[in-house]
Amino acid sequence: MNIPKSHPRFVSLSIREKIVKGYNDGLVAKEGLLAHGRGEAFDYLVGEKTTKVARYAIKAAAAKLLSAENPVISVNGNVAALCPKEIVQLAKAANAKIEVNLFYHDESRKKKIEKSLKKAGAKQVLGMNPRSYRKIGGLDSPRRIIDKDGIFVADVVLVPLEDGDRTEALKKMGKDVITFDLNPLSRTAQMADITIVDNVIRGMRLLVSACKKSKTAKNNFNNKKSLSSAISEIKNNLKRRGSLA
Ligand code: PTJ
Repeated sequence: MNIPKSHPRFVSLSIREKIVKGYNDGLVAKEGLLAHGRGEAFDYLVGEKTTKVARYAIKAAAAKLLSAENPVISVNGNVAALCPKEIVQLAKAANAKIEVNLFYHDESRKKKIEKSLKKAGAKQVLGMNPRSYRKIGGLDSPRRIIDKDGIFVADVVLVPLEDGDRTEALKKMGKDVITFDLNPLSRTAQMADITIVDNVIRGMRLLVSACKKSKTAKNNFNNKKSLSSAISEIKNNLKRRGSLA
């Protein structure tokens, strides 16, 4: 649908159209539409803008990626539909590898995601060759399948819009985990080293810019404090709108 620019919710509805297009093009799982709806609800609560807390987390994430020896960006269907160009730009800026990793395993969807990433400029997309598959121990979901040249050997992994226990498993493997998650209460948000509580569509652009500025200085980031500030920002936002006494 062509959303009129004058519509008060133009931006949010346009992002929704991107996800629907991604679904129609075979990139997004049916369940990805539901996940997007949950994200929309939290985006509404954070005020549909990148907060100060998220900006601080983005700086920390850029520093972490730039100081990594072997950073990898894990791509699922939703992320591939929402920001393929930014994924490729981030991979270049941070010298990171790109790996497709799906929760709702589907070989044909994987190939379509690979194709769309290559169309966006990616030279190499990992996670595609069964001979390179390795397993994350103690994890039963299809996300346990990782590439021997990618996530398996990575020291820092960016896992945007993740669904739970893989972050914990990656931590057990000794990796640093960065995530984008609009829900500061999610298991992934709580388990990651750096959680960027922002819509990936806004935050990924800022992360690319931060990496291009090549700032590796540490900013004393503390994820627990950052998440509790994100929750306070949601509360303040609700107060400002008069929905909370
Ligand atoms: O493509 P696949 O098979 O790998 O599946 C991808 C999805 C996203 C369907 C899968 O990972 C999943 O089911 O995720 P969950 O458990 O719904 O978790 C997704 C998290 O991302 C939730 O906490 C949402 O609030 C959050 N989220 C959704 N959309 C966005 C978001 N966070 C940031 N930006 C968004 N646009």
